[in-house]
Amino acid sequence: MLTREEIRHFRHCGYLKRPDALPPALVAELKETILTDRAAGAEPVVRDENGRVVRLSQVLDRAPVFHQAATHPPLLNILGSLLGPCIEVVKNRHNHATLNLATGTRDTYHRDAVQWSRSLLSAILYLEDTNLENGCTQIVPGSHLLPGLDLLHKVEEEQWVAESNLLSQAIPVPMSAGDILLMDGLVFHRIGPNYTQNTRMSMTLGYHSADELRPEEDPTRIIVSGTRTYRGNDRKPN
Ligand SMILES: O=C(O)CCC(=O)C(=O)O
Repeated sequence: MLTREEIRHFRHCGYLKRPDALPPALVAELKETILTDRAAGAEPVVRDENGRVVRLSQVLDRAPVFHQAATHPPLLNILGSLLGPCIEVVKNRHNHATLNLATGTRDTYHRDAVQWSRSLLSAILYLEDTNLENGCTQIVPGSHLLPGLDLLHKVEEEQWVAESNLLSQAIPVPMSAGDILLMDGLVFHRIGPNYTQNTRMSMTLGYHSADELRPEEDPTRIIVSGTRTYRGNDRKPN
């Protein structure tokens, strides 16, 4: 469970670091599975300009260890402090494992949702130590409180963002293998560039509180804690 101060920090700054959230054995199994799928070129994958696999997509449809990580009880406890008891993991945002090789293409500052009223909580599970050399995550604290945008990526293309000098307020977030970074989906962030010859492996997942106003089952979401309870005003009285 998170402390009241950690919850406030997350809500106020838009992120929270949680050390030692994943046990070494789970981290090792995830890394081994990612490297096996990369070697096999198991689709769907994202490749860089040289054809190298830099990301495995749709990990929740791959080996059970990815689902095991997404539902790791200490992670669900942490999420419960922020999202309440009924939680869904989404399959159509994130749901990927990243190798972050040194490439010519840099990640841009982006958001993971366009508007706050249906944002999501992004969880980055680090499988290797990350630092400024190998491209730790960079975030602009507090930027989740700024207005919504009509774009996800290249947030600087929005004039007010470009004129705000905000992106130069970004801070690097070094983390260790097994740590988890929780982010409000609206916080500006990016993967840092990797200047080494090694991987910087991580897995990113998106979570929501179960949507009380959605009557139907949604195949793009998996309930990972509690139940999905419809609470719309149009429910028939008992
Ligand atoms: O891995 C990171 O540092 C950032 C991840 C991210 O932005 C993403 O997966 O969308």
